Amino acid sequence: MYEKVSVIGLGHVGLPAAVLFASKGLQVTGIDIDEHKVRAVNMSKCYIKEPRLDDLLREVVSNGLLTATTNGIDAVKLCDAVIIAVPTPIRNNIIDLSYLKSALEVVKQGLHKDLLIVIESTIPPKLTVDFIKPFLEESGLSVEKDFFLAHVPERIAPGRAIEELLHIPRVIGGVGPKSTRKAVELYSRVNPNLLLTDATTAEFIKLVENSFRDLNIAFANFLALVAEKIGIDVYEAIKLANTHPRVNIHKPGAGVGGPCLTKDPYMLTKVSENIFGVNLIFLARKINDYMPYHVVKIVDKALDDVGVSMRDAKIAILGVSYKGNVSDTRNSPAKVIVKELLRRNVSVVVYDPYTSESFGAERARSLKEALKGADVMLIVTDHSEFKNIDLNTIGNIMRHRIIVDGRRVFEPFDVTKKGFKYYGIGFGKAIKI
Ligand code: SAJ
Repeated sequence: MYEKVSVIGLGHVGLPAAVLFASKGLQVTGIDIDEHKVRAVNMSKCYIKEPRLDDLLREVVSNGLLTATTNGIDAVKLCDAVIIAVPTPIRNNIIDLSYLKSALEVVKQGLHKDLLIVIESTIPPKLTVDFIKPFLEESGLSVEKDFFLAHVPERIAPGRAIEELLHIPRVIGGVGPKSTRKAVELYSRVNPNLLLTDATTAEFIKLVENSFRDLNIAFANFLALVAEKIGIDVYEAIKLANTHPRVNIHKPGAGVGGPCLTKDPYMLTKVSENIFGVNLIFLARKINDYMPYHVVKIVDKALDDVGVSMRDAKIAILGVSYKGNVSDTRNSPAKVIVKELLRRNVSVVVYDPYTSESFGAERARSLKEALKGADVMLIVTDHSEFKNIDLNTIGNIMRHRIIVDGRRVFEPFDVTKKGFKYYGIGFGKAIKI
């Protein structure tokens, strides 16, 4: 029975995992190279916004079940399982495995008999068997005999971490049957819903899931561009198509952001080939990366329709985080949109109730401040509270009543009834007001 667990990497994935294992009674040591994070955890300060996480963190630190340290080697020496949850970013199409390698170096130095090592970080297929296993065996200990190694990909979406750690089925892929069994023993402490496979399949599944989502969204965005051309509403079309029992098209929008969908599909390209001269994954990424630029084009057209030049316009951007109801701004489409608008010398004010990030634009502290004198209300993120904007009041403080809706927060005909001009991704219908 596992009692002492270390978690290397106290970020969006590692911190919720560490807290949850501790909340189930395991003695957890969080390891991070960032002293600020270590200090924060030890003082029960939660630096990641996740429902329930701060309460649970306070509870497990105060009852002594979670501590944090920068001294990873000693912690690994004393524990019976170690989970690695460090970032594996991609830069210029090259996977940066340096954080993972540093973490593995720590594990190798603390490696001892019967230790279970779990990789939660997203990694390219075969890395566990081809690199991690031989690297750890340089210690003189053998996997499946002296120690155990498994890949258990993280599957949590920011904003739902605790709930999903508890309830989403976990894929458990050991490098051998003993490793799989050991990892099952550990993860069954937090989640009864475990799916058993081998390490390479587990690595592959993780990339498949995020690539599927990215491809599906790219298809929706492609349909949006077609809909604009042929003068129909893509949201209406997708809604109706999805009534077919075997069709499930995702939502088109202002772009795909976040740390995962913008990166993981590229890892799949490392082991895939072009088919008929096309790489499906790259094509999908290109379409999704194009969407923020398309939003800027729509803004340009909307301003042109009322005879205002970009240079003289004030645009109020609502939403900076990469998706609705979270504060995370990593790879947010808003960054590209702000940059492109500023490059055109437009006056840009952003408002986001979840984050103070503004990507270099002026930041408003309230919706009213953002929209005062604005020519365009540009919705980039679908935070729930934007749905409740009182358009009658807001319309009176804007210079022009124009909405460019990048996430279909509003129903076009509802807002046009209130005297607004409506533009949106995939909205090809002309509305007269
Ligand atoms: N988006 C769309 N249309 C949609 C859905 C999302 O444009 O229909 C956009 C969002 O606005 C956002 C981006 O895609 O900018 C990504 O959002 P998301 O909710 O699809 O995904 P993440 O990055 O928050 O989390 C994903 C999840 N993967 C899947 O749903 C397959 C999560 O379960 C993973 O754990 C996470 O990636 C990860 O860490 O890999």
